[in-house]
Amino acid sequence: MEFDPQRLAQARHLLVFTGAGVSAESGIPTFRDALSGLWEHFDPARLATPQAFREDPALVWGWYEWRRLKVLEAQPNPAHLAIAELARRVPRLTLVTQNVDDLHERAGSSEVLHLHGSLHTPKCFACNRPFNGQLPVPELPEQGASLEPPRCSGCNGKIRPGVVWFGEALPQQALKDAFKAADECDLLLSVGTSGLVQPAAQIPLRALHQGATLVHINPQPHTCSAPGEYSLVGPAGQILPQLLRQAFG
Ligand code: BV8
Ligand code: ZN
Repeated sequence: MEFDPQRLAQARHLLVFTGAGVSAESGIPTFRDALSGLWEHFDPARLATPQAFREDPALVWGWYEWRRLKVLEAQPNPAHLAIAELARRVPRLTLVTQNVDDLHERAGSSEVLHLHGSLHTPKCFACNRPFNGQLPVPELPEQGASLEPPRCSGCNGKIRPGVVWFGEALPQQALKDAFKAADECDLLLSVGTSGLVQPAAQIPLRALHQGATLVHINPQPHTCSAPGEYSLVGPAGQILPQLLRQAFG
């Protein structure tokens, strides 16, 4: 059964849930393929941890600064722009992202719920104070390299990326708001996520189980297990603008 784009035009409360795939067409490597060059022999799940930062702060800080540089150099793609446009078309839209880039904001989306934090809010590893300095555009050789993290002006601790590492708790308020939206929405678009990481991966399932329609948008087909679940196969940068044209003309 095909998904009827009119469902989008009739949505009362739309939840858009995004993963790294929504930024892929902006040239931002997804989490799995973010490890090239210097880091290719590292497992991201091992590098994105407090332990890795404790063991080798310069290696971890260098990796995140390389990724932040990639984001600074990138532009929002048609998928980000279509999501920002959707907020102007439906009565209510909640945007929940697993991504740590600011491309949704730069595309014009507001009130973005970041379940895994952001590359743009560094903080102190020791006292948790936000870093009040200005991060320079990192001078990194292409493949990146180790880079000593700056120091906290309050306690001289090492500054860390403002992301949620494996083993760390998600921001409570963002998670609460995301679960509430999953319980209330009548349509959820899950865009560019492999759905591997918990507890974020619960969001689409929670919506489906309360009776919302769930649509996966991904070049990888998704085996749909329930009525009300659909899989649109292709890149988000093509599928989303096409959906908007079909739904709103
Ligand atoms: C927690 C920030 C407890 C950092 C990230 C065993 C079983 C189950 C769970 C666990 C387990 N062992 C440990 C856990 C828990 C663990 C977890 O889920 N591990 C997984 C790997 C099994 N979770 C945690 O640790 C979480 N915390 O549980 O804390 C706790 C509670 C209380 C108190 C203390 C502790 C924290 C998880 C957050 C980790 N941080 N990001 C950073 O970015 O560096 S997660 C990171 O990986 C990303 O944010 C993303 O969410 C996730 C997946 O990355 P990718 O695979 O790259 O992206 P994605 O999944 O989105 O896949 C890309 C998709 O896009 C693909 O499907 C591809 O086909 C598609 N695509 C490609 N191109 C396109 C496209 N789609 C559309 N268009 C395209 N053009
Ligand atoms: Zn500090």
